[in-house]
Amino acid sequence: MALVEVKVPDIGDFDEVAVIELLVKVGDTVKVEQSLITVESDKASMEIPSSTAGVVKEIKIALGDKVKQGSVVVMVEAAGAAAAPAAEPKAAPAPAASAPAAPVSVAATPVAAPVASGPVNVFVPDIGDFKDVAVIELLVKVGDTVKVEQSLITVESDKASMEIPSSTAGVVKEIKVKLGDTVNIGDLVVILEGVAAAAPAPVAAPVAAAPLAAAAVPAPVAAAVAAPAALAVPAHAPGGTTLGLPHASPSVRKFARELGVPLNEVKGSGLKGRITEADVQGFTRSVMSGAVQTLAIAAQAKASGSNDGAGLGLIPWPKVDFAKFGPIERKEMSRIKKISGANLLRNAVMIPAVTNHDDADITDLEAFRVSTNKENEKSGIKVTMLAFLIKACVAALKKFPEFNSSLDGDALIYKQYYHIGFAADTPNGLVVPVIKDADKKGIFQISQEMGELAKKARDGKLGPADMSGATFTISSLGGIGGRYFTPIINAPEVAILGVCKSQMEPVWDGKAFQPRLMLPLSLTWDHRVIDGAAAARFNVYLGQILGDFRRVLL
Ligand code: CAO
Repeated sequence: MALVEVKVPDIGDFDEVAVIELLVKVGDTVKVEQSLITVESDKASMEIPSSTAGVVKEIKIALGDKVKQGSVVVMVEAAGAAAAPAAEPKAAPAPAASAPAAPVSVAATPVAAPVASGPVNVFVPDIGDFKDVAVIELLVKVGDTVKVEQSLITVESDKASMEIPSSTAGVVKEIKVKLGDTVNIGDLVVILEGVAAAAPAPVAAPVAAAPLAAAAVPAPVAAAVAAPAALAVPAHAPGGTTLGLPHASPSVRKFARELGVPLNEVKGSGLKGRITEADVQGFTRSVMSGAVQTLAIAAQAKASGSNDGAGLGLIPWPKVDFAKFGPIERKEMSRIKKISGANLLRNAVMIPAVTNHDDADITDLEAFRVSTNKENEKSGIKVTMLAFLIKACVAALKKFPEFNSSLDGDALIYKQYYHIGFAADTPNGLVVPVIKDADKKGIFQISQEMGELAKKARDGKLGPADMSGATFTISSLGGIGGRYFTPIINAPEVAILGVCKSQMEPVWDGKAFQPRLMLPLSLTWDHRVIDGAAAARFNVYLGQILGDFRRVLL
């Protein structure tokens, strides 16, 4: 039996499109027209079907690859007579009734900026051989401002679904279709009223019908005048050959992917169980509130024990009637303590954290700090060691960028900004305000902002913006005491620096013990991202900077 290359057919002006889904695997038996992969441009997604029946022997592309016409998708061992591959993927414009998901490119008439000035009717454009298709989603409502190319409705045939875009920008005055209606080319969809009078009111006339490809080859052909290429493209064929892909439109699937929502776990509330954007949002809300777990989270919880710890394989938390042993008073924990407690527990349990301890010689820096404060007494800004630590950490983060990163699945996000959180002790509990863009600020500005944020924290007036976006955190107990401790990483950050009170210590200089002011540092790091050697280097470098602050300039 012959091995046949199945290639990306003529997909019109979809050039260099990304592979976003693999719908088959090696060993699968595929039929002619069965979808093999999904590709996506910035405008739409489409499925690439097989031109040959047989067994998939090799998959020649990977998720994320860019493909174009002629790229080999899979090698198929062709099955008997049905094996004959489509002679040439660039299909002849012969409508194929069996097309599973034949995308059509349509464009509205206007070439000039199409903005409605008076009432403008938007019609169903040429949607190829999609006849009497059902409206299954209304994507806009009266009063919405829509842009050119914005999808207005989703329609669905028994083979595929597609979104009908607007050919004109404007405000929706009237919607002329309702869920369940069947529509055809030329049917009125909405009436728009203009937001500006930039161009003569265009009529969304169907242009350049893109012929469907023979042998079920999707062939969206760009209309000659498709200035704003209004594309109506297939989603997936419900109940068709897409191997159980969730039943949702391309935009909903893209939305779900962006949020990391497993679409196959979302229950669709639309017609025929179709998943809508609202379903994805509702699912996300349920997961965030803890009402629902994704299968992945549930599996993780099962592997490591359940969320409340009861499944960790540990003996139950002791229940003691304390009153039996003496007088007691019960007080509810503060809101901040409850919230931070839940976060701390998750971070402590889920992050394989290790702490390196070290000391920095800050004798000269402390002398400089004291003299600086003396010189600037009148300014009212007091510089504490923490401001220097923030600046020193920024320098170390720049040298060791993985400390300024976050895990995103199997990838690392390297942040090119330096927002430093600092733990602040308040009467209601621990909060972490953030100094934004600390790399761009001087010691005085950092000190001043820290003072303001610490006051807001104590007064309970920090807003979410004050506490978000940190890339690294410092927890300083220097004003209180202690030697070393193991701070808990503030996820999704990957490291945190704990600082304790500096004290004079005898330090051997090779000839004699010298009295030096030593600052205890405790760096906790996520071992999934950082290695022990890198952590030791980070601490050594931090110590070098604090020992001679001029190094920050290097
Ligand atoms: N070594 C020795 N002295 C130190 C020091 C250090 N590492 N850090 C600060 N100090 C001194 C300051 O110089 C100041 O001395 P003076 O009063 O003589 O001027 C004094 O300690 C108090 O400093 P501070 O705490 O007011 O200022 P700060 O900038 O160091 O810290 C803030 C500000 C908001 C971080 C701090 O007040 C705070 O809340 N720390 C607690 C953080 C915390 O709870 N961490 C634990 C988190 S894990 O549960």
